[in-house]
Amino acid sequence: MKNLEIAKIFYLMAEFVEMDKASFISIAYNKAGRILESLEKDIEDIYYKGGTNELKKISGIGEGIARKIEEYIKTGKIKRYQELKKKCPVDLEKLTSIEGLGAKRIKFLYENLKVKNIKDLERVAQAGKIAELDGFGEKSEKNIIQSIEIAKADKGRFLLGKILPIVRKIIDELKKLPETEKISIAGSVRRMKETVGDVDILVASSNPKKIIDYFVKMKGISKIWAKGATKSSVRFRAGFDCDLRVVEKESFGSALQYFTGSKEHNIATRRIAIKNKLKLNEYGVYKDNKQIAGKNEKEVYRSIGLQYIEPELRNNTGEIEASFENKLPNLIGYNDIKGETHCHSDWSDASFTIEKLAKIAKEIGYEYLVITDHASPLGIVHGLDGKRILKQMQEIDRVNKKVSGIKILKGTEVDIRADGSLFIEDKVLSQLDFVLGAVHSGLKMDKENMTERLIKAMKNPHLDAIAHPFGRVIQKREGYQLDFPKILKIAKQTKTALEINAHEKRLDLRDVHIRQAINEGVKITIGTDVHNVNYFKMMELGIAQARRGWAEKKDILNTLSTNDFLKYFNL
Ligand code: DGT
Ligand code: CA
Ligand code: CA
Repeated sequence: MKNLEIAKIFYLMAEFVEMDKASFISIAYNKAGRILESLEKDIEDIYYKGGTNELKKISGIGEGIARKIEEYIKTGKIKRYQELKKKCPVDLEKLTSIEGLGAKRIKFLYENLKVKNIKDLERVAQAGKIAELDGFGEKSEKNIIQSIEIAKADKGRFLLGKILPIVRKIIDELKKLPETEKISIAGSVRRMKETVGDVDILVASSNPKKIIDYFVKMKGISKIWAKGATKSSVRFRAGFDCDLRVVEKESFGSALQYFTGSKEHNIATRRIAIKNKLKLNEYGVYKDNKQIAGKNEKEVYRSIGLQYIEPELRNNTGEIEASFENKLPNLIGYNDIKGETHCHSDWSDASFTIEKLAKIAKEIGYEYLVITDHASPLGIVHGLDGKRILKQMQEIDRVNKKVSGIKILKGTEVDIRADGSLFIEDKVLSQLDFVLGAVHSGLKMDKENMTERLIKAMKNPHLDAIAHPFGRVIQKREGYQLDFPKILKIAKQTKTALEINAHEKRLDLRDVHIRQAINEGVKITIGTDVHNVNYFKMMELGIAQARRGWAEKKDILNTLSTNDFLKYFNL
């Protein structure tokens, strides 16, 4: 399928166009990218069925975009893209991943310092040349250096959201072998860590040779690092490494416990075993050299005197002590969410109509869907003002009458201005079911001012929750500093919820923040920030994040039914 390939080119064209000025053309290119990305059918199939006319039947694709798609399918190139790239031949994809570098600044750096890629960027930043440029200064230079370091430190790690679907396919493939008696994901993927170093898979089989031989010949493998009798290590073309281990059925539970980690958790469990005069290793639990457990994981924990510990908690951050005292949390389950609380439509910067979104959410099985389009002065997100929000509310009423079996709630993702006031007037906000506030500009504020900014926003009685509270983007920016205990205190007082933004690149709040929030009795919503149909699936990542933060069902507001959810914010 070429869908993603072409989508990427449209996104890059949008950035190139923005180098000169933000315009409706860059908005159109971005939109085309999102449409292609979320298209379930193969764009080539659509094209070959009826040419550009067929392409234009896709909602949101017009003549100009259809021609470009045709050009790519026919020639493998888009001339306009090549022209744009020739004017400013930089590695735009990598450079835009650096915090603080948008299209305009990248062009400026290219023209003034010949920066074409990250290596050039690092060189000129270290030499202090960026600070001397107009409009940059020392602070920008420091930020750029920091951002390059973040990118480097995380180099070689992969987003969980990107890895999971691929790993599940590998598992399904291995499951087909009759010799596979049991199989499980292990390592950081099983613990649902935000980013993953390598993938670990564990198989139980009495015929390891068959499994290993099959594994190393699987589709998508680009390199075999090692192939032994019971283990193998390979590189997949997608870029990540994968370790496979085959054990006997009798040891599957203890091997799973060992290879799930984390290492810190393992060291602690082994110590407990020793205290109980037992030996715990990947083969089993032994008492005087006799195996007393090992076949399944629950039994392994029980045999050393512990309550079963969910993989997401295995970080040696108190889970062992809690397990001892039977005080482990009853974690929110992966099927507990009843509604999506963060969703954009074609009223702002996404591609689907409200009606289409309603149908998708209904199909997922949700009871409700909150439409939270941007309310913002930023042209690029095509933000709504108060007047358009009122109009959109009428459209939601219409859809609610038309589509049964799901309730569309009226919401907004309103910009929190630098002074903490909201971009939309109170008399409009007061008519909405759910007001999500977000910081989208002035991200470089210092800790004290940013904390005050959020506190002022939370004190607005109409604000219900704060979206992506720290503004972090994984592998790109750490997010701003907040006096979090203070934020929690006010959140509790004002009954403001904090969001876990479930987008694979955000996962903001982090696990430690979630734990602090629920300890203080602050409630949480999980939202995926829907911009196209693929986003809905990221709910799983948000739930995993909640679980890693020790959250129970009662802590997460969108596990409530429609009525209880509405009641919570309107009492
Ligand atoms: P990653 O791959 O960096 O995202 O993180 P993990 O946790 O998947 O680490 P990995 O792949 O190196 O090892 C998988 C598991 O194997 C790890 O979580 C715990 C276990 N393990 C690996 N090395 C050691 C070790 O030296 N001691 C102990 N106790 N366990 C280990
Ligand atoms: Ca691993
Ligand atoms: Ca590994």
